[in-house]
Amino acid sequence: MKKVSVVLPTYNEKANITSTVEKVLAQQKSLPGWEIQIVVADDIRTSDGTDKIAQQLFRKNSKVHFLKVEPGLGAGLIKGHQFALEKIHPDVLAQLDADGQVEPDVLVRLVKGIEEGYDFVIGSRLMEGGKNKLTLARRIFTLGSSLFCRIVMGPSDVKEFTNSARAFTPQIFKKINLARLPWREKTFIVQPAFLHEMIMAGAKYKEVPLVFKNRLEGYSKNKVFNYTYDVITYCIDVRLHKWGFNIRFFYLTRRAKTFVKFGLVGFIGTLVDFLFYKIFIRSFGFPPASSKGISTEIAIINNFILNNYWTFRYRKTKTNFWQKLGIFNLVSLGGLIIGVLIVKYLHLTYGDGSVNIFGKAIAYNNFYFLATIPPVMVWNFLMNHFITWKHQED
Ligand SMILES: Nc1nc2c(ncn2[C@@H]2O[C@H](COP(=O)(O)OP(=O)(O)O)[C@@H](O)[C@H]2O)c(=O)[nH]1
Ligand SMILES: [Mg+2]
Repeated sequence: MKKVSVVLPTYNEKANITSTVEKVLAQQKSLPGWEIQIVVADDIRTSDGTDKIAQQLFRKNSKVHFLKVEPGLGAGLIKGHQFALEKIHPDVLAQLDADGQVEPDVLVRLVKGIEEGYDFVIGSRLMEGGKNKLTLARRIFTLGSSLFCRIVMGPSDVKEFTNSARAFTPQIFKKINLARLPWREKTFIVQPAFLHEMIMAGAKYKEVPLVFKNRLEGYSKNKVFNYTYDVITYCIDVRLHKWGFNIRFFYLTRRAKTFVKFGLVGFIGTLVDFLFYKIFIRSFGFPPASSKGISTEIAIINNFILNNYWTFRYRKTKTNFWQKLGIFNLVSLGGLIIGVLIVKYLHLTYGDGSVNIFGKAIAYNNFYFLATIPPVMVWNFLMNHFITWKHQED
């Protein structure tokens, strides 16, 4: 009998784990000559008792194994496979979600793909016969991120990069560059990154159709904004390396995520400022200076709320909401003064000229405005990082 080990990563899946294990083991009847063994790789942060249930399954059934793993999907999958190699010695390594969203019959197609001589078989919602039954927003994410991966990272003939249903040979798994794969990062980026590393290791690959359903029980741990950010920066990282630029773009931008979010909020704030500036002039007949005063305060409040509940949400502060709003206003006032001083200095130095760009005269004052953005943003970020949302452990 040949053996296939199936890693099921879990993080708070008490309502799903038993039925998923049963359904996966039931695929045995469609895989004559194969024995299915399961590795439940449970996140140490699990708090709903999934581990107790998995341990009971392990005691009752010798085909079920159980291990606790460090936080993150990548750790669950990679540690799960390493455990399988050591304890089960399988002919094929496979992995599926534990939450029942993936129709388990894909396992049969995955294993048959390996039997046909492929090293790496990829479950795909985006090929003929595959289905993605998630919400519209999630379907757009699947399509968009896979398209981005195809174009920027490659390989361009793979249709789906962003789910976990896959099978591969132990030989090819041992060849991949684990040091380069960001499997310890707490993000789902391991899905496209692992696929790419398999290709880099020289895997002969193909896709097989997969049906992905909505979740019935439990909740998704997929943070779609973060995942999109990681997909974009990881693909750019790979592309830069292929072009010979050895910059650790993915890790750098991951560490700088708070700064990037802050910049995005600043950008939205500028649009809000401009929008209200126009509304007060056009609809209420306010003079421009008064309009600017009100629109800027609205933008400040807008930015404060976005930063408080998004950019710096993870920070524990000793100050309350209103104190932080007050400090934020003072910091913004500081930014305003810096901006005015920079424009004043540039105006005194360079005056009122203009430059010709593609036949259009662009006034110097536009550049004075642009020149204020980086220093004001750095000022605002540092002040808010070190004062407004200063992280305080109890
Ligand atoms: N060990 C481990 N498993 C995880 C982690 N995040 C998600 N999973 C599991 O990976 C599978 C897919 O995750 P899920 O939250 O359903 O993401 P979605 O299907 O993209 O919405 C599920 O079986 C989860 O329990 C994690 O951080 N650690
Ligand atoms: Mg899921």
